[in-house]
Amino acid sequence: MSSDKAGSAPVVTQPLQFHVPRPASRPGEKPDFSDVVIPKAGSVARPPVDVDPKDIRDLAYSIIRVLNREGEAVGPWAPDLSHDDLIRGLRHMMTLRTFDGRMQMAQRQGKTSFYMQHTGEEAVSCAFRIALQPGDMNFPTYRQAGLLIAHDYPLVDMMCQIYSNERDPMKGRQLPVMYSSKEHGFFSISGNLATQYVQAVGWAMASAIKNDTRIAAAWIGDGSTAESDFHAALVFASTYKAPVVLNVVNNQWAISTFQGIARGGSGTFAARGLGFGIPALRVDGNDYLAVYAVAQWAVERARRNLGPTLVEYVTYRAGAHSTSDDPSAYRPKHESDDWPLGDPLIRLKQHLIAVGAWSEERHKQAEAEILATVIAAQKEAESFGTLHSGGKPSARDIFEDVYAELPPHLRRQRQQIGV
Ligand SMILES: Cc1ncc(C[n+]2csc(CCOP(=O)(O)OP(=O)(O)O)c2C)c(N)n1
Repeated sequence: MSSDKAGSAPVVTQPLQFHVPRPASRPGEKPDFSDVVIPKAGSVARPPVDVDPKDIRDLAYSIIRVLNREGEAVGPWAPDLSHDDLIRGLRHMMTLRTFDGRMQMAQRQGKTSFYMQHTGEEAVSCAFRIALQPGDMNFPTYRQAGLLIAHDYPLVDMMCQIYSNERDPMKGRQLPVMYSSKEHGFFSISGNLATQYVQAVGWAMASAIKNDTRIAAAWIGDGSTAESDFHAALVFASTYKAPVVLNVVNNQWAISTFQGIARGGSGTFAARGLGFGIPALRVDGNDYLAVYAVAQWAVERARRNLGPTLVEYVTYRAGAHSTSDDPSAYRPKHESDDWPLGDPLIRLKQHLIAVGAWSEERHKQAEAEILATVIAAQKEAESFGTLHSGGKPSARDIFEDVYAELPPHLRRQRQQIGV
């Protein structure tokens, strides 16, 4: 290659090379998390909520942690939660994990077509929910059912949705796990990734326009931050100082794609907020206390009209992406055992034992009670039908709610199938 104007550009002889980021390890190799730098619990400062975002840029590159190795709650972020609150939180996480186990099995038994588990990520949605107030609205992904469980949404209704049976609140129109409950502050889940992120910002803008007091919480996975709606959401949130908490759940994987593909060389997902002037925090997503404390901080900022906060939850997707996925095809089989932030249930359990509010016996007893509750809910849900047996939503429901009123062409189609 040479240039027209002699001497204006160097002569390049090397061919270009396409760059594709690679995960640290693949199946058969040793898991390697050496690039995940874990600060000591309690070591990150807690700024006031009205801090100038440019003064806390370093929080986008660190990890806020409360629970240390000994199970003690340490440092300025240790939240003001009673032992009873924490026991309730532990029970929410245990319920979600037990629910996941039963529904995963139900899928393998052919009672439903599909399921997605939360294994390892239970603290994120369960603790966040506790920081919200009635009327606030979450715009979740498919991996935040803890928002429903920690808000006492009936397990039977969740299961009826998963079974698409005659009591399915979604009337069989949606893929399993795509719940919706306005009353529980849980916006309808869409299969199209990231769409909810920008909608959450719009909802928050509307709340401010109406001089309401309610705030929104947007949710997205690491992989989905590569979608354009993520970037549009940050522009609008930043420009209009929308009362929204922008959550990014970095569980390291987007199906078979490691998080470096979506992140590129930016450093962290939290750091994405900095270019928009949005304060950004990174938190240990497997630390129930830290998640709650950071959520509370971000929620207070939004509620006090100080604008959006971006929060990156550093966690690990310990299970398969879904019942249609086999992670051993793309990552080391036991990679989750090496995840340096451990298991959120075990860490909260150890904390409660360390402070004398819990014991192995009480834990076993709670496990048994929760399993009995989940099985009872499952029996009840199955009495309304499962995928291939029992009650089903009416075929008439296919035509309802496409529009507010049934238009003539849909009426004709309904008549054609004789319902
Ligand atoms: C617009 C769009 N593209 C692709 C998909 C297919 N898809 C479903 S989940 C998923 C991975 C998302 O990963 P991430 O955002 O990291 O969330 P996670 O599943 O890890 O919780 C993909 C690519 C989709 N549903 N929508």
